[in-house]
Amino acid sequence: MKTAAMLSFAMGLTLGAGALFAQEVTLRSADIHPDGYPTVEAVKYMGELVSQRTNGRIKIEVMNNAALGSEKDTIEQTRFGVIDMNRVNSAPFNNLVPETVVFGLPFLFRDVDHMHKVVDGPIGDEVLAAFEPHGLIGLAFYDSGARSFYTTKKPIEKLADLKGMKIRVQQSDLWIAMMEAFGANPTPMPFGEVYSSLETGVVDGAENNWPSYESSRHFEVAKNYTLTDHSLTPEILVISKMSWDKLSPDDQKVIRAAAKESVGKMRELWQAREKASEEKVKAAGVKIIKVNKEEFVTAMQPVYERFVTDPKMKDLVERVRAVK
Ligand code: BDP
Repeated sequence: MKTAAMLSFAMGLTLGAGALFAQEVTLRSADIHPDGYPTVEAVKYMGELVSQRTNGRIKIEVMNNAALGSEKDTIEQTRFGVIDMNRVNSAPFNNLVPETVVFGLPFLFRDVDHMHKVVDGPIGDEVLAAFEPHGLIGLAFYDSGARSFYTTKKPIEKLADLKGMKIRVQQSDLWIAMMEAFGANPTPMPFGEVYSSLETGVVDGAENNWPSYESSRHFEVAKNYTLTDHSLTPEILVISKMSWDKLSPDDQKVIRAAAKESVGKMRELWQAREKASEEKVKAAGVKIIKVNKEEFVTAMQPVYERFVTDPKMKDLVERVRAVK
């Protein structure tokens, strides 16, 4: 009797655990960008793959347009399991996960192809793995093109033009240091505040890639775009470790694979959007300025001296450079 009772108790536990794993889950994923933006569409695509592969048991709902808050706030909420997933630029992760600094370093990547090879390879996996002690699981890197400056009044035609200009930056010590090294006066603030800050003169300019410059409509108030291409820092998709730990190992595999597969989709969407955005802002009369990049590159020496100091970071930078 005793044994039978124990057996049925044990069976109940197993069935209970099975039922728990088979539960329907909707993972809420944050993004500050609107519908149609490549990052938003890539996570939706990942959600379709996950839903197909789990017979509709696991769904991903993208909460876009900063519905859940600014990137810095949503990162905290994701760490504490209030938000399940998050697609954020690497910059707001810099202070929390120091390994992410390497991908933001100015002029480190030779070109997009080099960046792809690095993030797709072992260095990319190493940086994704560095999230775990901070309550997050790194899933994938998405393209973010090259970032360049844009200004409201005075166009930047040479390095000296940046002297004393108030430039909005993402909330990251690396990015603040970068702006200081360019000679500018860095003003960190969330993306959602940039339009009005440009409009009212709180800042003289900002910097971003073509699609963000266009979709945020910053080009309406800052009409000088200077092609410095100073950073190719990628976007990062993460899931909360608290949400992750509730998934079965099989479901975790499905999530990881779908995230990786969404990268190819994202790259296709990104290339098309970069061109479309560039054309749109040009048609709106934006002045595009080319510069001699050399002096901008040289000015970044103090950033490397400050951020690439410990042996681990030095090694990481060397390995990135060695990727052919
Ligand atoms: C865009 C990124 C977005 C950042 C934004 C910014 O896609 O994640 O929030 O830049 O500058 O390119 O804050």
